[in-house]
Amino acid sequence: MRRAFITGVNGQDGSYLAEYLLRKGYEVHGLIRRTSSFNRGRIEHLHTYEGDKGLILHYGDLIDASNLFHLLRKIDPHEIYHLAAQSHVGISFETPLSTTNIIALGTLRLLEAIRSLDLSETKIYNASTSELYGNTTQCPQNEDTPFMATSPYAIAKLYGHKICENYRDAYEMKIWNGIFFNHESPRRGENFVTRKITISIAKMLQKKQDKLYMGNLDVIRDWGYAPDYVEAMWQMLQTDKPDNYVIATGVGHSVRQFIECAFEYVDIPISWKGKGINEKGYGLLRHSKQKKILVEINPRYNRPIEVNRLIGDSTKARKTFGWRPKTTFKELVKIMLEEDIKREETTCKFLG
Ligand code: NAP
Ligand code: F7E
Repeated sequence: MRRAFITGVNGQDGSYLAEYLLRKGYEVHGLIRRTSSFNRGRIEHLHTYEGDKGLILHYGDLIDASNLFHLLRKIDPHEIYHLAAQSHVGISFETPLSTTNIIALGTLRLLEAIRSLDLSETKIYNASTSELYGNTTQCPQNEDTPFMATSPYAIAKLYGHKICENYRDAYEMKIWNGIFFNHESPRRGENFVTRKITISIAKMLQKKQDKLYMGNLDVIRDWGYAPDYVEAMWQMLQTDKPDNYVIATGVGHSVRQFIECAFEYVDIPISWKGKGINEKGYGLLRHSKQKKILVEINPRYNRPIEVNRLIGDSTKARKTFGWRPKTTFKELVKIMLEEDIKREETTCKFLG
């Protein structure tokens, strides 16, 4: 039986990847942090105890090198999927030191543990990111596009990306960097823009929220569906040569378009009035008699530096291991909204 070790297993991607690998018959081990309240909602259905079939959880932390060393010695995995990170770009401006410690040094600690244990046959996936491209003028971005990282998060990830390449070259370690563009799902963290929008709409329909407060509406992202993307992590590790791969849909949409598409799905067309921080989105909720302001700008959601447009070209992944996205932008919006609407309706029912 093949053994996999996932850091960040209770995050969005970790949970889908654990499901995917368990379906493939892997013995799956995951790293979780000790927290004062349990935050295993995304993996509760997979968890079991050592010896049973299912996900085996281990306490640990990327800031604890000896913990990583001892766990890897015990598990001796065939594949390591390194997904753990402080993954919010905006928050990285507020917590640059811990973000850098977790992402940059955390990746190095993991690589050092693997090297010290001489796990030379272990294949390693590193979660790199489209944020490395920053405000590049080249569009779409591929594996040869120069990096222009512009946030503490992106700069820490750039270190992670580069140290993985360095260990690959210097010690012939089998490391793949997946340069993933934004990917979303109903399990997306609630303060990322897509999920914030779908949750807010679901709450508005239940009269539990009046408005959606947003930052920059005109940035463009290439949004895909997370379960499609975790498949690419596994697929690249099955190729012969460690390398870097861009994973993206190739289609860009603005935050504004995401909002419009999501409201349209619940039959609420949005019309915009005003400019800059005074811009407002108007629409008619089912329980209202007249159009109301449903979207407003709050500058607190703006970042000190914004990345304006990221659109990826994943031709290399398609040609090398046949990966292509299965889910369209409209389908993604529908999947996320339906799940959040269902959740809000159920909560309301229980509240009476
Ligand atoms: P996520 O939902 O934020 O999950 C991050 C995971 O990392 C969580 O399990 C978190 O655990 C864990 N973690 C954070 N700090 C840790 C530490 N010090 N030690 C151990 N674990 C720690 O992120 P995601 O969306 O699944 O993304 C997975 C990875 O891909 C991340 O590295 C992210 O930066 C990268 N990425 C994501 C995207 C995207 O669009 N989703 C695109 C490109 C790259 P807690 O629950 O305890 O915080
Ligand atoms: O922002 C803008 C915001 O926080 C998307 C992470 O998974 O993908 C993710 O990073 C855009 C940004 O994701 C709000 O300024 C406007 O331009 O959903 P996000 P992100 O920053 O693109 C990359 C690839 C990763 O690697 C990261 O780990 O939307 N935006 N208004 C807003 N963003 C948020 N969060 N909230 C707003 O109100």
